[in-house]
Amino acid sequence: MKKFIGVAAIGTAALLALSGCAGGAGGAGDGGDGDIVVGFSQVGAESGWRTANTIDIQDAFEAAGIELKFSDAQGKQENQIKALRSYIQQGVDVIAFSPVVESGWDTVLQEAKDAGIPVVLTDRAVDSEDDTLYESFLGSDFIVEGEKAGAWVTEEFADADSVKIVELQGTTGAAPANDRAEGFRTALGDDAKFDIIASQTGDFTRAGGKQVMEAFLQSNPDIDLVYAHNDDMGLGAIEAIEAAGLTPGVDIKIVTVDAVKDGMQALADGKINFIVECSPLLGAQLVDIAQKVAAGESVEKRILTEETTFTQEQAIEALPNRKY
Ligand code: GYE
Repeated sequence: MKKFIGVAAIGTAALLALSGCAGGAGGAGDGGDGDIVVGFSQVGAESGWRTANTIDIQDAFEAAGIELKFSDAQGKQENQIKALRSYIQQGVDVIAFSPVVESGWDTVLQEAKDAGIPVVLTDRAVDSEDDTLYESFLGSDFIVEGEKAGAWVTEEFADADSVKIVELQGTTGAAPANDRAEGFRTALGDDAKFDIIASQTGDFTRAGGKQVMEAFLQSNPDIDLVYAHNDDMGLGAIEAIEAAGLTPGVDIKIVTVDAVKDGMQALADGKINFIVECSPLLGAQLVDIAQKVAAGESVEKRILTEETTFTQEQAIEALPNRKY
């Protein structure tokens, strides 16, 4: 972090001395020694994870003294494409974005490439065949997250004869929804006792999770387990389960992904049984990558976030120090 502050100070001094200076290899906003401009397009504000991610990224760029242009796509791909085109037009030095869904990015990514603006994917992947359309992808391995959730289920229900599972999926077409579904199934394997009796999107929101869970409860009287692709949908499911007169975490077990504070509190309270962590704290790494690609340095194509899992006991221990 010290290094970034140093660079930022030089950048500010250069900016004062040469105000109005534009041009340079990195794009119109590049004055040379680090005074770069980064355009970031965020998915939206659908979950606690997303809010923590936005704050962390904004704080990290501010601490580094790098100008961050920020736009919120409100969950719509068309808004993200508009934002990316606007960043291209403004000639920012680096574009970073968290793609709401995986497909449909090739055209706009090609436009950025043609304009000589490096693109960094944060948090979520695109399914483009041509990986020269972006410099790097920073984020979690969502397949591994799904596998961790599934592995816990196989242990937790080791002695059960049959396990009826309902799944609250993330946003349709989003990388974490696709991959968390896939990893979970891989971990359950072909053991016929695990039966995913219903699976539907709750769009990564608390309201969505609650609504879908209400419908699941109405048509399925004997659900054993909820697998929610994020904490928020799990928290919505808790409300639906309680409203149906059942005890979440006991009558129906719940496993989620994220480990945001509200999720961890529900885990500590015994309403959720297990959480697979997905860290939203990508800001410092994104600053580092942006500085490097703006300077024409090469970066790793895939940069993974380090993550763990939490049981109820571990949540009680971790909660006092949980920042988000
Ligand atoms: O798990 C969910 C959010 O893309 C990893 O998006 C992210 C997911 C996260 O809405 O809570």
